Amino acid sequence: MAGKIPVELHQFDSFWGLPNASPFCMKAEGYLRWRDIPFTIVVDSPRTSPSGQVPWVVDGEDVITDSQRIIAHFEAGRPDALDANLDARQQAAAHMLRRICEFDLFWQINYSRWADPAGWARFGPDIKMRLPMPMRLFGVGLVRRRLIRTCRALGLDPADPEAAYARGKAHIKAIADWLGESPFLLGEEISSVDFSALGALGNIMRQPVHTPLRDDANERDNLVRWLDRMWARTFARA
Ligand SMILES: N[C@@H](CCC(=O)N[C@@H](CS)C(=O)NCC(=O)O)C(=O)O
Repeated sequence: MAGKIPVELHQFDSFWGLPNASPFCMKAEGYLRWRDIPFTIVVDSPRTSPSGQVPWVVDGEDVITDSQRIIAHFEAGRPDALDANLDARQQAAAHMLRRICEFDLFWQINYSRWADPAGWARFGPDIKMRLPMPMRLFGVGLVRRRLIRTCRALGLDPADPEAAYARGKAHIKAIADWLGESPFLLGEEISSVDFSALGALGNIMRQPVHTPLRDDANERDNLVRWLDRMWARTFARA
């Protein structure tokens, strides 16, 4: 349970008008806001993280890495714990949806910013401006090469954005068709996978630069309504 000292959420600074350009940071922050858990943001980098990744949380003596473990930490012992009443089919759906959001869409986001030449032309200058000097000169190129290598290994070819985004659009369609007219991904009640989707779809649909994926998702009214609903419960709260 949350201690009396405000929780520290270590994550990237907000960027591009998004609460966070990392879907996992957006997921964790969205969850803490939804749960009304008092927290302070410590702008930090994967280099100082115990796991080598952002986000992580410090709650008194506890240091918790990984966005899903962060949610589990705060949900433990709550009578109204998220996901506690999911049946086996809902758990299976959550498992598959989380995988699409946190793997497939995560790599679509990386592709659209770092690998797609049109995306990089918009993202590159903005991210470089935000970084300190040695990182701006040398680090960005290294990170970009690493991310492009993984995109290629996943079949997301920088030379063929149309094919890469066709895969992303199929993921978006699957999520939208699954959601249908339900208020939340698993039905009437919000569940932790809604926060995974908030991180991924929030990053895709509310990023300032048009991409084929952003435009495709924003043309789906049920997804737009779902995102508005999630935003109202998280980042749009006073
Ligand atoms: N499973 C982790 C994934 C976190 C993650 O991949 N964070 C990225 C930023 S979006 C990161 O820190 N990457 C740095 C690296 O892996 O070197 C979670 O849910 O928190």
